[in-house]
Amino acid sequence: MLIPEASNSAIKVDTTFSYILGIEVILLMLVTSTMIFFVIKYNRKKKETPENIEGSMFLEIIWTAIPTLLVIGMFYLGWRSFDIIRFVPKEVMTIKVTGRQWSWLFSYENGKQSDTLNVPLGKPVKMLLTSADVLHSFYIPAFRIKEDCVPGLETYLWFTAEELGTYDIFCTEYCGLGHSGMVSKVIVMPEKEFDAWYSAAPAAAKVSGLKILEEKGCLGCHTTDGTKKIGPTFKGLYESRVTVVTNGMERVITADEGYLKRMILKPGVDIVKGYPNIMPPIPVTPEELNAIVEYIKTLK
Ligand SMILES: [Cu+2]
Repeated sequence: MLIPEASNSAIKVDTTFSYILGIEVILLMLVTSTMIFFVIKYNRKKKETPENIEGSMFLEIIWTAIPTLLVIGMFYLGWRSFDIIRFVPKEVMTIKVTGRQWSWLFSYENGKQSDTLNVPLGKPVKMLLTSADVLHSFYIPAFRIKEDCVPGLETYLWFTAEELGTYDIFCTEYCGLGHSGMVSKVIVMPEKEFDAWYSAAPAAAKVSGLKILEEKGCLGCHTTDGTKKIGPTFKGLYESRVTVVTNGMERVITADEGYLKRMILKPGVDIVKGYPNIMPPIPVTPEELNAIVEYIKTLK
């Protein structure tokens, strides 16, 4: 397999997929080769006239029974792999997943939050999925699981990670300009390592600007290294001269502390020239706001 089978459901899903694909390939070859054979055999130049077959109990039974068995097989395998994905065991760790334009937020039972999904090896994990804005879809290819994130609704998924490693998380529902950048990672760790990570003091205890930018999903659109993304970079932003559009009028202002705070709380007021007006207001506490601004100040 090109993508590792790193969860309990992966092999079941792959078996179903291979079975259906295998039958399709065999049928395609049968139909195509029969067609080519007839085209040659009954070519008009050969003047051969085809004969009608009138009633054959044997053929009727064969072409009813074989497809029926194949389709029952598809149903059985499909139902078994669906069942394992939908039936959540009783003893699970629950992680809340929030999709938003354009990042993922993972909230754990003890209040810890992160922008990457950290899970222990061999333990069932249940994910409660929702969206803060538009439709997203949470997808871990290596685990063969995918579920929509719908605003105002809670959907779920569960899995047991069976291989250590780091795997991709994608959004598979087109959700706007930054959709392709809505990626994250799931990190599967040995249980002890996970416990250490899990019980380490939550990030909120020491307010770090960078951590907040990560958690609030800001880095989905902005960078700290000078690269342009959907929004302007934070590097060198503080005290620089910025051309903004305010009420349709262009003006040049200095990106001081007040400007930075305004941009986080009311992003639609002064839109940086050349960028789309798509940033939502970011809910932050006054401490978080200060921490972010202090951090941006350091990005010279
Ligand atoms: Cu999305």
